[in-house]
Amino acid sequence: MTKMIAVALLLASSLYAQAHDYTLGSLKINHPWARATAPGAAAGGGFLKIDNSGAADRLVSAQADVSSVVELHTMMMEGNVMRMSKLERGIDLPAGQSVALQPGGLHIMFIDLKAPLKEGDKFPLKLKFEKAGEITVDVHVAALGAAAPAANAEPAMSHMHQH
Ligand SMILES: [Cu+2]
Repeated sequence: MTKMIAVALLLASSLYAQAHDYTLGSLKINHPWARATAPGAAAGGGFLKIDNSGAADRLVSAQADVSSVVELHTMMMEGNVMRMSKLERGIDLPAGQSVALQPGGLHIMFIDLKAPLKEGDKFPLKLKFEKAGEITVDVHVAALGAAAPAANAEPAMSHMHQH
């Protein structure tokens, strides 16, 4: 009987393994994930969403062992070309707002990967905020073509679009 319950709990927790979040002061960091990379790919992207329920803060830097360099990037259209650029000052987190790092926009760039990022793997990522301080989160690696985190499948998230 106890065994049955243990199995049920395991199943339940694996269902929730896709969506994970962290709290640091007035910041909530939702579902850090990265896209799996093809063998030989030099770089990979990391994504997450930050809800700031307090005063303005800033994501200053990110650090991980999976690559030699970790940078904060944005993507912008320049004519017909999408270009990435490094955000030297980091990413602003306005008071009371949510900021999403997602494919096609703001992202964390893992440059000069030591090994391909493999679907199903996890790795630690240290985030440094100007006011809130530091936190280490687990980044879940999703499939190569993943467009959005599984967390998007939660009905509760569907009304949280940014305008
Ligand atoms: Cu980039």
